[in-house]
Amino acid sequence: MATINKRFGATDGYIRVPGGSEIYIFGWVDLTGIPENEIFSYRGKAQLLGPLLEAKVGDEVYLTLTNLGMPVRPDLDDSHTIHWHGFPNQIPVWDGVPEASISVLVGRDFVYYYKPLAPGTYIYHCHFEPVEHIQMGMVGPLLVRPADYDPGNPAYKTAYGHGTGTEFDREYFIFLTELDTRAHQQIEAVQEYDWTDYKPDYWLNNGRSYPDTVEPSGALPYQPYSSLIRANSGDKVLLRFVNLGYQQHSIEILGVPLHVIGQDAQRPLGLNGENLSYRKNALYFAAGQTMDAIFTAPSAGTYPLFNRDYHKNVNAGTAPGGMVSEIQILAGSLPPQPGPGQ
Ligand SMILES: [Cu+2]
Repeated sequence: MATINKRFGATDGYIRVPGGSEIYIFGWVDLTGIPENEIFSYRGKAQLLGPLLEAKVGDEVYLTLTNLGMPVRPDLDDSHTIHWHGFPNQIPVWDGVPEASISVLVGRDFVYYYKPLAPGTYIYHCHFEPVEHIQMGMVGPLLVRPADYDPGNPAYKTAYGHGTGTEFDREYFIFLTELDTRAHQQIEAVQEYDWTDYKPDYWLNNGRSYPDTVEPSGALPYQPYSSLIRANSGDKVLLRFVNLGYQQHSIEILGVPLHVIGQDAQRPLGLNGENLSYRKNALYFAAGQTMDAIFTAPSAGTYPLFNRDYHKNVNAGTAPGGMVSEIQILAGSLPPQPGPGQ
């Protein structure tokens, strides 16, 4: 068991959508290990998605949230919080729901404490004015490893623990959100937006729209995560799906069936503990859900990953775009994966 110390800043910034436009966002920036006198230089450098938070069952996680303020909207003195979505039995003071506890003012720090109880794929997001702050980009990926996780031992490199049939060779996040650029432009221009008018024109996979989705991880300065999936033929590939958009989504990999081994950080089990994992071609996700699915990499080639609602595979009306990504299967030349999504 380890002690994990992290520090995230909350601020604003800009991302890029295909075609060159810059879109105003709120979001997170990783301040872990940054000297105190350099914190200020991270204002306006929010990224989409937020930094990956990774822990093991039994670890003690101390996560400091620093509210850096919004340099583009200095009039907007909103507080922020961190809500670990799906954390079982979190006590209110660290649950991030501002009405039930506290929120972090501009210029202030607050330390959240977590001791993960259950492995699986989770999400964190700001819970302050969440309809606005989540759409504006205050979301991030979070994964909890089983207590016996051992990346060096194939029988213990699992999503849900030794003996659960969840062994994998490589793992990737597929984090689904949408972007209503009119809302972002209104908020940048100090205007009210009526959220009942919500109508996204970009659909994002790991904070990017195709073809940016298949660019390498470092290619876009404030959208650090590629969703290009690479594996050797025969590898077991774990996909950690998250839907933190406001719409329902359905994702399919053409010709590659998916083995669903977890939903909302729970294995699908019967009343008597029977393994109810199942195989399916197209997976459906409601808003706020996560799902873990494993596929066995087929023969070498490129396989498309796409949204079954074809109008979401576009960028502001132009196809192809949106949630599309690619699965590139190689014959066996790919070295072991250094970390999730890499
Ligand atoms: Cu916020």
